[in-house]
Amino acid sequence: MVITVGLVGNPNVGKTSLFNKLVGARQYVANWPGVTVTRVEGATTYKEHTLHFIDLPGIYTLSATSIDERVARNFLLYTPPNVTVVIIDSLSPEQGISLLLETLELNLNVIAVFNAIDEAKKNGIKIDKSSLETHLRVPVVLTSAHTGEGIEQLFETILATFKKTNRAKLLDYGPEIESKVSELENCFDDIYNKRFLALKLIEGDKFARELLKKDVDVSSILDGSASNLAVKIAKTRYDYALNVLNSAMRKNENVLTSMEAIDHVFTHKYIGIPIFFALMYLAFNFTFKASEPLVGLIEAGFQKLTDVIGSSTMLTSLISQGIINGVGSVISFIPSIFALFFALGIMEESGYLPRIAFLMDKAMYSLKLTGRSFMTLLLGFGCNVSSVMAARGLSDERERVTTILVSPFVSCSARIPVYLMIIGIAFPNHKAEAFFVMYLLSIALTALSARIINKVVMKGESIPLVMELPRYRFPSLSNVATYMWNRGKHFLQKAGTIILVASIIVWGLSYFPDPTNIENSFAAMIGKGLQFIFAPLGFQWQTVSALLFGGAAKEIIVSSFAQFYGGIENIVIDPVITATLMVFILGYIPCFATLAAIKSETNSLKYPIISVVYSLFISYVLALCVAVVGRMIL
Ligand SMILES: Nc1nc2c(ncn2[C@@H]2O[C@H](COP(=O)(O)OP(=O)(O)OP(=O)(O)O)[C@@H](O)[C@H]2O)c(=O)[nH]1
Ligand SMILES: [Mg+2]
Repeated sequence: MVITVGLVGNPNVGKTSLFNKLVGARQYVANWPGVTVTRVEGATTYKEHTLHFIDLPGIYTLSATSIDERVARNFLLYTPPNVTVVIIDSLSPEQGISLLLETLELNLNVIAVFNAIDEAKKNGIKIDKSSLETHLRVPVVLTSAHTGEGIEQLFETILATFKKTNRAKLLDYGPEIESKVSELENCFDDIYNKRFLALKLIEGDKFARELLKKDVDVSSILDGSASNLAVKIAKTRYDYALNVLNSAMRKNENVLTSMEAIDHVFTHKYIGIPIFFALMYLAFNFTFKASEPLVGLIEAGFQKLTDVIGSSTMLTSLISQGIINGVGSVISFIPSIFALFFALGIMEESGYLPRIAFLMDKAMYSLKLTGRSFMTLLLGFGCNVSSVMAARGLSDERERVTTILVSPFVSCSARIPVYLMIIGIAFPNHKAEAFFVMYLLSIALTALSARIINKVVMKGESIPLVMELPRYRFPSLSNVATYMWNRGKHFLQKAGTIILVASIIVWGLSYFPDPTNIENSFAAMIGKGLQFIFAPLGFQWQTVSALLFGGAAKEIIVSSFAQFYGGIENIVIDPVITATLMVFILGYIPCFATLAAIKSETNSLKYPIISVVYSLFISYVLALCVAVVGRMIL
């Protein structure tokens, strides 16, 4: 027997954490609202039943506006699961209960889960489960996705609820609203949940209006009083939630955490941003210090292997140069990438990073973006495809497209090995500093691009930020490890696929037609043929060819360099050209995967084309500035 179970709830209440616990998945979890933007499915067996869980984006109400919210609403409306688990935050349950009351209007088989019960206990909050069940008239389970408390019971309750057929009694909104609801119910086809849609219509929802029968006019029923009634509906739900909580929950009002004092400093108007920069710098320092020994070891290992195999024949050259040197050059940076994501994972899980979104909101506002965009863009540090996808969470279409278009300027992790390689060559004693500067430049270029795009492509007004700040949480090691793994594994997958294939192609292009001299190779011919375009930047053919091949995926730049010079340690480039190259790489064309994501998310070819043309243009101009100024100084 297959039972479908939908996990719904407000943002950041732990839906994905519970999903991971229930089905043993490793979906991305983070301490800020809006992490999940698509539905994610997973199955498990419990007592001979197959339980098919669906994790959904967070919603505050079923009146969805942004794309991700619509995913959750449409799922419940059009493909209702056998059991709907509404997950509520035990520390601030008001809004969660309001949502629960709405889902009950959809006639769903509902279970109320009060999650993060571990934190509630620590804060002295007492929850009376049976009192909640009496008031809410649905089964209640208290869980902790961190400790695993209540998970077994949730499984049991799902089985028990699935078998039940009687639905909970719905809220009564008073005679005025109820009479309008009965009138409006006739305006919808029988296939829909009419009461739910009638209420939504009064609440002013566009989608309910779209589902009206053809040619019905509801304006006489929804006269001028509709907005008053909408407030009344929300208030009825909220008051009911408060009443329930008054009788079923005891809060310890005196708990004042020391985190509040620290938070005051972290989010301070003037010192907040310098503290953020200092922490980022520390994170980069940690990245290098923690990973250096392992990076050295891996490099030495690969070096030994290439020496042993040699490259006297075509086959040995393919293995030692094409595969080991080409792919190995990228793999050797993996410890640094993992270390960086470990540090960023702690910042994100603790709830610190979303606060930076707030600090940045003012600056973002002048770019006609919001702090929510900042959080979306932050995902781009892992992979630009993630931030392009996560832009679904932005309800304003103009802001969404702008965020998609500027996403490629966020320095994704594929660029990390490239920077590490170049920094290692040019600034071996100031790695963390150089890395820090690259990240600052990346942020500046993203901001500049947002400004330009808003002026030229997407005109419009900005909308204010509405984002709930998550509470500070002590990052669990397993969550940080999952975070690190989820972001870093991308590399391992790419190393075995696209980078391997590209390295072999690059090897072929550098081996033929004259294996004795790379200067006569096809790679050299291509590079030299295009060199005139990059002459003002001072790039040699090796750089030109590497940039060309790296268009598919940035790591290929490293692999190409390693092959053209017979190992990264043999590369010599002058400092001005190094700096020029780094700035050029910062912005030049999004990789294929990102372009494909831009196309699918905007549903048009126009935006990927704009993205390619604009990024080539801006990075060329900026690199040229660096080249000119650099030559003047040195
Ligand atoms: N202490 C504690 N923390 C939890 C628990 N459940 C989730 N968290 C933390 O809460 C944060 C949000 O968890 P997610 O699972 O991403 O929440 P979500 O509801 O899926 O969030 P969105 O996808 O943004 O709507 C993370 O930092 C989790 O580690 C819990 O039971 N106890
Ligand atoms: Mg989630």
